[in-house]
Amino acid sequence: MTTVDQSVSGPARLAEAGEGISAEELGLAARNHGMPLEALRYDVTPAGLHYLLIHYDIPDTDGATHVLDVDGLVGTPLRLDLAALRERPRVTRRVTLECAGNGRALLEPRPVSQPWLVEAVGTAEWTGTPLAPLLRDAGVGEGAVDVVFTGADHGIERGVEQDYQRALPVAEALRDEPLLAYEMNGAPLPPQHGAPLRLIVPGWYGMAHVKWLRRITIVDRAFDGFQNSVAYRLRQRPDDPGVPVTRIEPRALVRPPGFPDFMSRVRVLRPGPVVLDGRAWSGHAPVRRVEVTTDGGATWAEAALGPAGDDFAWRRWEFPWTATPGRHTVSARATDASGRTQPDRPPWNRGGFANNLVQRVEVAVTAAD
Ligand SMILES: Nc1nc2c(c(=O)[nH]1)N[C@H]1C(S)=C(S)[C@@H](COP(=O)(O)O)O[C@H]1N2
Ligand SMILES: [Mo]
Repeated sequence: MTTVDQSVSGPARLAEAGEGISAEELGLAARNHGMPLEALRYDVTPAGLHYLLIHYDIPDTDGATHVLDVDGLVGTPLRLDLAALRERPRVTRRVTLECAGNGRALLEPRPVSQPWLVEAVGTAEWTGTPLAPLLRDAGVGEGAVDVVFTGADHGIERGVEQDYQRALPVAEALRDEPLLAYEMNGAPLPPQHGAPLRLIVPGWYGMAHVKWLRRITIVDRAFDGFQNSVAYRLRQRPDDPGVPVTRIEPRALVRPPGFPDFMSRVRVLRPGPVVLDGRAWSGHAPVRRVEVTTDGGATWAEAALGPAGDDFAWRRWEFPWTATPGRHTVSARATDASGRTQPDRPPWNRGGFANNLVQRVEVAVTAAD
């Protein structure tokens, strides 16, 4: 790692009690948009509505000249252009991506970074070639520990100049699911989603899915790059080495019912029967149960689940409700087949990662006419 200015490296900051979102955070939020929650209606999120997270700039890449290098601890280093990647076996997987920082801005104290509420999620159909056979063709050397994925983007983070790089443990990289994707929802990858090539690691939080992928390097020790050893770790104190952020914790979201108030986003609803719905997902195991509350968590009831689809894509749920005049707080909570669920109090860590706090949707039901 190159350290540009030691004085600015170090732990991310926590906001003071009552400190508002800064202009810098607003700048990040304006670049990295979330998925409008009404888009929870789609099984597959249209590309323009999928959330975005780009640490630096969208790099200048060119699909006609782009190459992927596979090197490090391999029997035969490989260099493949897009035409060569397209000749390899082709798969399409429906995968829900969620940023590890989703929900961060709702935490107390609030970690200062991209200020997500709950909308840093989307589900796309990614087409490309499976990663594991490519690694096997290169020949994974004995003693391989991590597989490092390098993007074409470059920047500085907390004083450290770097290419965006993330490593996966070799056993995860050799699973069946990860793929090198060159299409999203049946069209070439858009620039903001990693054109012309990105990694997709079904079940893992967003940071693992390296965009603008240009190099894969197998190494014989735990990779110590910034995004693995400094950034994406769950820690309580700045000096805590922490544990790595990995798979997506279960979460359910409610598709906001009725219509919104422009500023407050409070939902306005007419009284009477209404079917609430939304989506639920987990990167550990398929979703088995969704519960809904319409009284701010005092009582919970079982929602009906839609058809089970791909293991790493969200699942629809619905819940019939009779809206009565007055204010209500509506929430949903997911439980997966591993027994993981959404806790009453969100797990807090200094980065605000993997906090699957329960969304609260404020609903104002009008008086009966
Ligand atoms: N090269 C590169 N890959 C990257 C990032 C990045 O900044 N550079 N951001 C990561 C993060 S933090 C997330 S959440 C996902 C977001 O993917 P999306 O923008 O396609 O939704 O991309 C990941 N891959
Ligand atoms: Mo992210």
